[in-house]
Amino acid sequence: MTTRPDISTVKAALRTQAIETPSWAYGNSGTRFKVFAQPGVPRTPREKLDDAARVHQHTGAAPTVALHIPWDKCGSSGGYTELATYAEERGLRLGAINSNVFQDDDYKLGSVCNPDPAVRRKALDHLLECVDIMDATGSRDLKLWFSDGTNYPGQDDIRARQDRLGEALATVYERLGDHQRMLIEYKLFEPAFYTMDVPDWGTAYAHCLKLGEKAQVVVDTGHHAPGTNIEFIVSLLLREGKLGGFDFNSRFYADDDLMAGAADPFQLFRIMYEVVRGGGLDSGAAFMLDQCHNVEAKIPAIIRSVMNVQEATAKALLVDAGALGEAQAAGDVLAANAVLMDAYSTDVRPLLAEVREEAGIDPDPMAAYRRSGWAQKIVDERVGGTQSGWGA
Ligand code: LRH
Ligand code: MN
Ligand code: MN
Repeated sequence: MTTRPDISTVKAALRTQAIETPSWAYGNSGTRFKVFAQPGVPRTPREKLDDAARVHQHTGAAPTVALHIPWDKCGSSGGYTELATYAEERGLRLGAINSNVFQDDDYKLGSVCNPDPAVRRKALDHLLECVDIMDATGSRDLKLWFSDGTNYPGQDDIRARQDRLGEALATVYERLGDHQRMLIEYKLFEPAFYTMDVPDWGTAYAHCLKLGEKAQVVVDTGHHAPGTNIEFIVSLLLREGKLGGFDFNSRFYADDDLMAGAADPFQLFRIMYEVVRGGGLDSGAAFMLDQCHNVEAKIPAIIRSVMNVQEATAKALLVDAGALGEAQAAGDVLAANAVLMDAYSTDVRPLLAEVREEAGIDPDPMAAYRRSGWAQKIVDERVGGTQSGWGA
């Protein structure tokens, strides 16, 4: 039985998929060895939004922008409201608020897991401030990533650190409004190398379960051990109603933060297939990018990343569910695999070009951006761009 979704259903799903771009991807970034400054990068949060508006204009698929505090700090809560208005005037909305409890000297031994209660309080206050900011920006999601961990066996008590983490999370959870969510992000290693306090989905999930339904897990695709089956994690979290969203990026080795879909487009397809299979396109899961463009031009790299996520999604939507189900039920391993590979091997670029044309935008976002003259305009007008915060 052939039950490929009809093309209009596929197109409708593609039209509604929104991919959030991160403010920090627009600024200069690098490795710990060197930040190569690029001319024309934004100097202020507003200029980051100007660039994000170009990405949305050319893709039609990137209507929200994640902020990172204090990288995008505005003086007062009024400042955030004004920034939200500035975004709206450009056809954008402000997205997830990312906390940052990893760049102060005080956090050498951790933030909310630090053995010193005064440091824990400082970190907690920052997380609560982030919820205040969400109130001002209208953001739904608070994204929490902790660099907390230890480098040496015995350095601190692993169990006590979990207790401290749980306590801080519970306080922040209580502060959330009815329509706000807490997304807990995990990472196997870096900057700590012996233990991370939230190293994996299981730890994040255990805390989320205790907290309640507004707490969800976020999967950063660069945060696993090599060879980890990320799509399995995605499938499981969706099944449990705990997939809050993604930080998409790709990697060859560790947390490389390269363009989503660049290193392993097949993995991105497998992830998106589980998203489609598990209802994740409609579950409220946030499709965010979290990446840095150290050597390539930033705006077109972000456009390319958005397109890569769209292409993986289109292929996943094209999987013939009926044929797959039949092959699986018959135990026909090769036929089942062939159904998936058939979808993966489809050239979906003409389909996406049609979706764009039907939405009144240029079918080729990369070419449209190149022609727009924006790249030269920002070089001419912006002098002394800022670093994203990474490598600062
Ligand atoms: C940590 C991380 C986390 C941070 C971002 C800048 O590696 O993925 O999401 O907030 O990078
Ligand atoms: Mn991340
Ligand atoms: Mn990361």
